[in-house]
Amino acid sequence: MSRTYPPVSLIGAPTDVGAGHRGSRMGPEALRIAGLGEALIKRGVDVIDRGNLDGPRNPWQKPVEGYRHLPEVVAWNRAVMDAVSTELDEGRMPILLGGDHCLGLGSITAVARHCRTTGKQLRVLWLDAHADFNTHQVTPSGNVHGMPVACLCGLGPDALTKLGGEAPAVRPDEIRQIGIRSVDEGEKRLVQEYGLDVYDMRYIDEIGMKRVMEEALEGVDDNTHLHVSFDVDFLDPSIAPGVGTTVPGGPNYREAQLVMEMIADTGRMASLDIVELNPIIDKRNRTARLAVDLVESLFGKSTLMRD
Ligand code: HAR
Ligand code: MN
Ligand code: MN
Ligand code: MN
Repeated sequence: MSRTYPPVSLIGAPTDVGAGHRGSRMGPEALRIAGLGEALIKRGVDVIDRGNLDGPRNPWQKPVEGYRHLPEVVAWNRAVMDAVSTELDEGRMPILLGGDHCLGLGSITAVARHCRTTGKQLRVLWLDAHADFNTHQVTPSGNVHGMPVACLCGLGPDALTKLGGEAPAVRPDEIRQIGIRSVDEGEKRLVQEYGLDVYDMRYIDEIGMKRVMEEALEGVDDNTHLHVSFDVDFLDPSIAPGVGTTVPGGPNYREAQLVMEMIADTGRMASLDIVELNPIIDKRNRTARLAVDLVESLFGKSTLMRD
């Protein structure tokens, strides 16, 4: 209960260059207006809002050789990687306010590099309806927000896979995917081939969220940097309608709370992405407010005192 958290830096990345719907570029403002910063301050966290990063506008073009907006995606991810690195170097916890999920690439590349230089064990929790493991050959859309996990594992164009230097930035065994319920045909084969640890909705239905989280967090120790990449479409669309790519059958409110509370209990979360929130599709900023509510749980808010 009395856990103290490292100082936090909010980094806005207002872009939807990686997505198939426009609007997630407004995610950072929606999260601020929903009171993200104030909620963390209320939890006793030292918060600095670094404002928004700059980058190219969304040209809204068709895919070229299987990628939409690749140069723009690269530019935004570089900016995110540099900003996240700066915060980690200063001993602060970066919270990336997306923006679409292609930005998870820049964020996690920075985190992985930080772990390699500090000797930390890396664990990435990828909370999402989607596996985001497409390549330009198998993508049904060309949207790069469907590709960041593949890029992190070294699968993709050099400009993305080698963003932080050597590829791969991350090993598949450092990643746990939770809430998955939409994987494209070609993507399925790659997920299998790379041996990703996927806790899909069927598995969650069968064994329950508590056991899923125990498994996903197994091996997290005092030397672990836990990165949470929270794609808001992870949540069931009935509670979180404000995303571009809803998929029915996601975690309900209680399950989502449990996920966040069990992460908080580890005390190891050291960086966070909040992505894919699309205020254009949302209803009265409801999904942003839910995201803030869940982030409060990530920072230890609970109903009762627990030990
Ligand atoms: N798998 C589909 C594609 O590649 C949809 C991906 C949607 N991705 C996100 N992020 N919303 O998880 O186009
Ligand atoms: Mn550190
Ligand atoms: Mn995603
Ligand atoms: Mn998704």
